[in-house]
Amino acid sequence: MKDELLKALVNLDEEEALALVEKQIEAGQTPLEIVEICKNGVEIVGKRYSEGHYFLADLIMAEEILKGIMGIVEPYLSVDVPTNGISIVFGTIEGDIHDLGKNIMIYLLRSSGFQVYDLGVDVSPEQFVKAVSETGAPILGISVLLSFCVGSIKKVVDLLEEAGLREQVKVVIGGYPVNQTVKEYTGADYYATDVTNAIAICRGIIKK
Ligand code: B12
Repeated sequence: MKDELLKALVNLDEEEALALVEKQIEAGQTPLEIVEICKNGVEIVGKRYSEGHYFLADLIMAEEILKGIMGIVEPYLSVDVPTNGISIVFGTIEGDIHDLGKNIMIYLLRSSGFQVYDLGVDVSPEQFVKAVSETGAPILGISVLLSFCVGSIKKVVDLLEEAGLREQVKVVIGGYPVNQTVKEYTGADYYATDVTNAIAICRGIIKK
């Protein structure tokens, strides 16, 4: 069934994809596993787009399908957990309006007890620094999907340094272009490209 869902996503077959997700949930597949299949599926859509086989309208369709899927899985993600008292500032970096991954991350963090301040998309480095200063949050999560926006994350880290806030906050980044090299270039503390790792990192930070 996993492969079928991947195929339906890649073929942008909304009806089939939503029906398969319903079936998978009924069969006991976890929402996290479904989210990861979706991520892999839209990655292939993105690849087809960059190769010129798919067009912008297809990316928009992929977004539509993902939103439908999230609508189905979200109730299964939500668990009433007590807050762990740890706050996280989260947003998508300046110039970038991709927010599906960010929203999934925020949903999962909230379900894990974190108090998340969602700054939205296209967030300037100055806005990130202001939010860290005002909230005193020990974790800053930045999402980036566009490679040419990576430089603005470096600016966030530099501005945190200038404002004397760098020691009090761990910067965690994630999204399509993120890897070890990007982590080092931007000066971020951690990176993650999948939900399981991302939550583990945030939990690890508060234990330290
Ligand atoms: C859907 C989509 C869109 C939708 C976005 C809808 C929305 N509301 O977000 C629309 C159609 C609007 C769009 C627009 C564009 N897009 Co687009 N888009 C995609 C696509 C197909 C899927 C992205 C997605 O939602 N993935 C699903 C989520 C769940 O995965 P995710 O975001 O990676 O998040 C996961 C992890 O990365 C992680 N995570 C995410 N953030 C964070 C943060 C932290 C702190 C942590 C720890 C973890 C974490 O957790 C998530 C769950 O696992 C990607 C392809 C791809 N390979 O990603 C292209 C892609 C990102 N887009 C691309 C491009 C070029 C564009 C446009 C410039 C196209 C255009 N010509 O206009 C515009 C840019 C608009 C802008 N200014 O931002 C390129 C970027 C290429 C590059 N190297 O920079 C991609 C890679 C496609 C491609 N291969 O060419 N896009």
